[in-house]
Amino acid sequence: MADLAVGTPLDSYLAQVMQADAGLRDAAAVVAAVAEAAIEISAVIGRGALGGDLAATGDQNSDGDVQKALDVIAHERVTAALRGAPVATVASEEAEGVMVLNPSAPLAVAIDPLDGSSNIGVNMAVGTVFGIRPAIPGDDVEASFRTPGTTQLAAGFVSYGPATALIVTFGQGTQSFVLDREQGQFRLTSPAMKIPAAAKEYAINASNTRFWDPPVKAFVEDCLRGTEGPRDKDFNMRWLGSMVADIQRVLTRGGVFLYPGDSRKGYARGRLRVLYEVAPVAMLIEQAGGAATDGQARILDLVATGIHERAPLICGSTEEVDCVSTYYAGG
Ligand code: P6P
Repeated sequence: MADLAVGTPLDSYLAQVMQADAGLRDAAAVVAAVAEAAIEISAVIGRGALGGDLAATGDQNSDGDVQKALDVIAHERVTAALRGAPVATVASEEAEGVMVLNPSAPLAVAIDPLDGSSNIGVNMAVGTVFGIRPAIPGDDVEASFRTPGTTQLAAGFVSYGPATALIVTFGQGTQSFVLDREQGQFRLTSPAMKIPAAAKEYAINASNTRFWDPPVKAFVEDCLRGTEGPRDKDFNMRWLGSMVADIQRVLTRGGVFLYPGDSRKGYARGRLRVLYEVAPVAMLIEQAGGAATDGQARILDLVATGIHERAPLICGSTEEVDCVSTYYAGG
């Protein structure tokens, strides 16, 4: 695609996406709507840091997390923006069931309005995650979401960190943008993010070691043994407790992110949700030259039977993701 100069405004980039592939016109319109909502959410988070919107609502979301006012505000801002876009149905972490917006519209959107909101109180990056699929018309409003991640036309997230960044893919590589607050628009920072095949950094919540599947335990133990063990290289570890922040690091400098299933009650398939966390991330990672599995199967081939279904996520540098799979295969 021409004119992929750093600094290209998001709306110019989206116009080129639409021009290059009319089939992506509606998906580009949805990304534009999410980006507009994200600019509002970024401002609300800034004000929320002043304490105004951090109060808990006392309600719980589908994850059992206590909803914070910011979770609800982000959900409302995003769904309001999607009402003006070609979106038939929305599956949101903050809503129990599928929401019907424009029944005859061509797209279905899975959204985590504010992933990691418990981090806001300590000024840690949080994010808005989205996956866009073709809508399947009819009375079964969940039908569009019972399709594999390979049907996603586009996916991405906004990370609200030191900068507000948009990481997006339309299946033509993974692009990154940063919000230029003076201009009030996202501008291109990378036309094609590339994950190095090899890595020396892994991300996992090590406090769960005693609960992990044995292959994950063995993989991490061998990473810890460094040059004295079979991996024959030393590793660094990171765990930010915010998926978008960890994934943005992996997309930027490589590494492997693991949220595996474990033996805790309710964690057999891990913590992260297929539709609005795992599948969008998997598309971004694969489009940047990385890999994403549940330890054995390719994430993008998974079909969620329920809109809040979970899946283990092991993703990032291909050599590391493949290495984890060898441990699962008993290698
Ligand atoms: P744990 C945040 O709540 C989240 O959904 C992801 O953003 C993050 O990677 C994960 O949970 C952290 O989970 O069990 O380490 O607190």
